[in-house]
Amino acid sequence: MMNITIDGKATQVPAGSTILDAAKKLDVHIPTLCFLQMDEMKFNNMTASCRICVVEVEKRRNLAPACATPVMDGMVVKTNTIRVLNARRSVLELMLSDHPKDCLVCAKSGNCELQDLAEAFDIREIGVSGAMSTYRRDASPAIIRDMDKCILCRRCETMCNDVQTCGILSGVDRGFNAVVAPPFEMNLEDSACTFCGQCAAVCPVGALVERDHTWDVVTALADPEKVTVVQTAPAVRAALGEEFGIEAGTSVTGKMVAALRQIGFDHVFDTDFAADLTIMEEGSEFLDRLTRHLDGDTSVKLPIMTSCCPAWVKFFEHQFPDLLDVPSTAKSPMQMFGAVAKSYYAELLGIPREKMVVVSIMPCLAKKYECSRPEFMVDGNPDVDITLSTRELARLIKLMNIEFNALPDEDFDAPLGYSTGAAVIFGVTGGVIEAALRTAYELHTGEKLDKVDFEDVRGMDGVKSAKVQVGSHTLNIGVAHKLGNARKLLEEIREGKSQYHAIEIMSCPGGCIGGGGQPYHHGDVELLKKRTAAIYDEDLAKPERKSHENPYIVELYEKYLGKPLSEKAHHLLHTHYFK
Ligand code: HC1
Ligand code: SF4
Repeated sequence: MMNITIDGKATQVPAGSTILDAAKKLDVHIPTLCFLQMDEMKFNNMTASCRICVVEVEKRRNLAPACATPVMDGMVVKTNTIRVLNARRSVLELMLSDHPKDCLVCAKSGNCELQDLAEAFDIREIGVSGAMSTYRRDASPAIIRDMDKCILCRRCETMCNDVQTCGILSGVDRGFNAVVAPPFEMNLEDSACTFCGQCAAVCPVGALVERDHTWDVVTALADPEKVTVVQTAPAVRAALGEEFGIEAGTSVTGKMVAALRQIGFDHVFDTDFAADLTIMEEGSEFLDRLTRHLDGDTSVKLPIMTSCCPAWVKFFEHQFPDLLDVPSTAKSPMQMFGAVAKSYYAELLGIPREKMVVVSIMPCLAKKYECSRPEFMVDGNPDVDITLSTRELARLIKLMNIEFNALPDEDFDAPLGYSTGAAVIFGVTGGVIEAALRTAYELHTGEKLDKVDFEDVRGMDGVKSAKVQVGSHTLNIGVAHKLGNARKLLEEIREGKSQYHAIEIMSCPGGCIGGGGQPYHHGDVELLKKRTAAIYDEDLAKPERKSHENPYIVELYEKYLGKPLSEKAHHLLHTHYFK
């Protein structure tokens, strides 16, 4: 152990710890900007490029960056001397001298770490002036890149290259011309970007932000000719409250429903309904492939992989075009919902699909891109018209002058708002496969599953494995979150070494609860764990916890779809992939 004293407080830390680690242990606040720690996930951005965290170390001539300086035994550190404070202010002034001053209209205003530091360091004017960098703005369907605002912290590169292994963003050029860009400075949309949004989730400033669609929703709501239908993703309810100061890990489902009704949506439904539907289709597809495989059909592909995460779909389309027949053909719950809403439900209402506007509230930025894919349209009319992120929904609630915290709990509308506990756990890593197992077990064996909790597929490990007994078969189940882990499992499949029968993939840390459209997670794994707990609590509290027990799903099959994998189900609920 190493002894260290910071601002007069003494502690011991293990060898290899940084001054910042020791300061955290002592509750001494040292400001950071480029630093990003996802220790539990083994990914850290420790470029020490911003120098905001500099401290004075006794007997050393230069100030040291706390995030990247290892503790030496007997070290004495001061974090608040005039020399330290002046250095930090100078660093900030230099950054601000080459940063647009349009905070009033910046999408990150109020959530910007640079803005917070300028406020904390009492910067009221910028004493340095000079040239400003100007770059082309890059607007994709999901993410806006505005490199004029980039401070070169490199957090986005860590997420894109180390965590997601997508290799889209990297620093090019030197000095004043240095910029973080996709290959050949092409637009994100033309690159192999998955739109996972994890770069935007950790960007400290407004350089990478979601494409905002709030005003499209306001306009649709004001159109008396339109029937507005809203669906909410499983993970939104576990994080939306954070935008209103409610403690992290509090599920706000009832308040969210009440808010959506007050905003003026005609029908307040739940993506969870379609998650139950997904289990019926994907689970049946799995059982069909498994049975044929066991019967000796060598043309059948196993493992099957889940297909509900649009960034994951784009990842395998770009990176593994030779394996397009491995993932399930089931559409994502969001797209299944849109297809059912604009067929079955529009017919129940007696209106043409063009009269209906389907809005989805998602924790994800890739969903904005997914709903714009041409295969999810009928004669140019999309199944899902507009996707808002959790953050945009929070803004819309505030815009509509709704006092969220005082709202009573309300229930979703029937029929497309009813769901089981199996559906809500889609929002966390391992949840989709757990939901599938609950149904596949009962449908395959005809026996009741007494213990519905499959603990082995839960938790924050990047790759999880479980053996599950279903009748006389032992199924090998794999789960991965974050695309770097998905890549490993796909490479095993490509090499013919995969041990799995079924694999769940989610692109974001912790699953959708850590999505790029959620309140900013800043790589905080403890925060993700709280959101996860809220999801499992909601599962426990549901009257039904298996998708095939959802009475409105049963009714949908009886009245409209026939049975899982029927021709009509295939037409509405399944898709195909593109090289
Ligand atoms: Fe997800 Fe899904 S769980 S992809 O993570 O399968 O976004 O929450 O809505 O579609 O249901 C996201 C979440 C979401 C879909 C479902
Ligand atoms: Fe990389 Fe994801 Fe950002 Fe695209 S959205 S640049 S894949 S981190």
